[in-house]
Amino acid sequence: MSFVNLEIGDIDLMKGYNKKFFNLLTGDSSLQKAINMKILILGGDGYLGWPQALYFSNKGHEVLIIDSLMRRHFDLKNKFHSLIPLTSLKIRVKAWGEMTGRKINFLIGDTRDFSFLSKAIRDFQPAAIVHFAEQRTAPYSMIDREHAVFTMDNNVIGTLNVLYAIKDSCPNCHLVKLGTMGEYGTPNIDIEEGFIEITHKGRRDRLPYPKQPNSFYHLSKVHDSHNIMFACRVWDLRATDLNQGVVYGVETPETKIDHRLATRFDYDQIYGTVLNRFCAQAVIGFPLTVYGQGGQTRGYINIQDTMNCIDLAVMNPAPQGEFRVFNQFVETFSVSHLAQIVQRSAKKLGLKVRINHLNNPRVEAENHYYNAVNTSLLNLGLQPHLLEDTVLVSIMKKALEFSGRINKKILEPSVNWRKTTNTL
Ligand code: NAD
Ligand code: USQ
Repeated sequence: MSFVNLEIGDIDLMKGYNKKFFNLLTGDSSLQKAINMKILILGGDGYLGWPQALYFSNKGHEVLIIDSLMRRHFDLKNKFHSLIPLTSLKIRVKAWGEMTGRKINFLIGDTRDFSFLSKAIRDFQPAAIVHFAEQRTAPYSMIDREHAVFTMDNNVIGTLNVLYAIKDSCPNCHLVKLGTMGEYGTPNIDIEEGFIEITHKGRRDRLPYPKQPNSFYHLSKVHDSHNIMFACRVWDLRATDLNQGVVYGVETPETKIDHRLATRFDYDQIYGTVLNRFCAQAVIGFPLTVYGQGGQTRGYINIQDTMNCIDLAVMNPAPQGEFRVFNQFVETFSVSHLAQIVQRSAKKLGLKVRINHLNNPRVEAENHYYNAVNTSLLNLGLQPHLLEDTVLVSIMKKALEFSGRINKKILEPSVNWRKTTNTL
């Protein structure tokens, strides 16, 4: 198989790897070899990309990060910040080297810069590209026309460039692309993993599952999915589209090694995802901001499971020519239910938490059916971490540690879906 470089290594590196895949590569599991792959992490300075880079590096893979730093620029421009202080990417990789003896290389650049991107991919020849490098929030994409256009340009053109670079320079490489459960919206039928069997006027077909996203950001992911599926069909590329649910948690075993390795803790109205936001709100006595009735139900996943899911996708690559879709979440909750769980867990820290129902700034169903399939990753061996009180307590403890940094002004939602111009 041309997409991996096998090297003799420490058997410990094999822990957690899929045995079937190992046998496929070596033809003999008794050979006790480790797999060292070249993995390119696009968006490797972000909330998920950074811990994923550490995760793969820790397993002995050769990791290269590419990041435009657009996320850090947004914070600087708008006076937003991660609750946990962040070091620069340069200091992060240096600290990782000091603490573990492992090397991560990085390049600062934009996926929309095709000559930069294609040279990087041609030179590195990755076995897998894990693509996190997008503008990733719904509220950002709904601020105004300019932000909607940036989201489409950054995400759709960036991903198109990735596809062209793979086709031209590294056609056997496996693209693992971060999509979102929000591509499907909230249909009144079960959500399948990417495709649905349909019988229409007596004829049967397996077709892409209908997409009804709730923001221009989520729409950009739909456009990506279509482009990737098309590229796999016409150019025989291989790709896994991971339709991930809302992520929570702020630490992984690798980020905990040293404070300089911390990842982001976004709690603001643009980048903060709901559960991390609720934890930050809880520790300063800010009433939890449930939008509307709170019946909005989504799939959720612990950041540690994100790492494991991506590992499973990388180590069990899609066959050449296949566009594969996995739904990447482990549990579903309504927003009101989450608020109640946070309220209950906060009591363990002696915190009294109030819940506030705000007028919903978004246009979304607030009471709806939601039942999504997520069996593919479980079948590959995912062992989910569930949302237990201990998990919430640990996120809240982290928030308490830095509670003096919480800026209430950036907690309140100010982006209204019904308006075409919003100010932060
Ligand atoms: P993030 O904003 O923290 O990280 C994204 C990183 O990509 C940032 O460091 C940013 O600077 C970089 N980037 C953005 N556009 C780029 C470009 N054109 N070229 C190079 N680098 C670029 O976001 P995250 O939370 O780590 O999310 C990563 C991916 O996972 C995104 O694609 C997102 O849509 C997806 N996802 C995230 C969640 C979640 O809850 N965080 C859930 C589902 C899916
Ligand atoms: N919500 C509240 N109060 C808040 C924040 C959010 O009630 O203070 C509600 C929202 O209205 C929504 C739900 O909580 O109904 C989830 O909102 P979110 O901001 O946590 O998540 P979302 O906008 O969907 O986006 C996040 C990530 C995105 C990822 C997506 C996965 O920012 O990158 O794609 O989760 S999913 O939701 O499955 O599409």
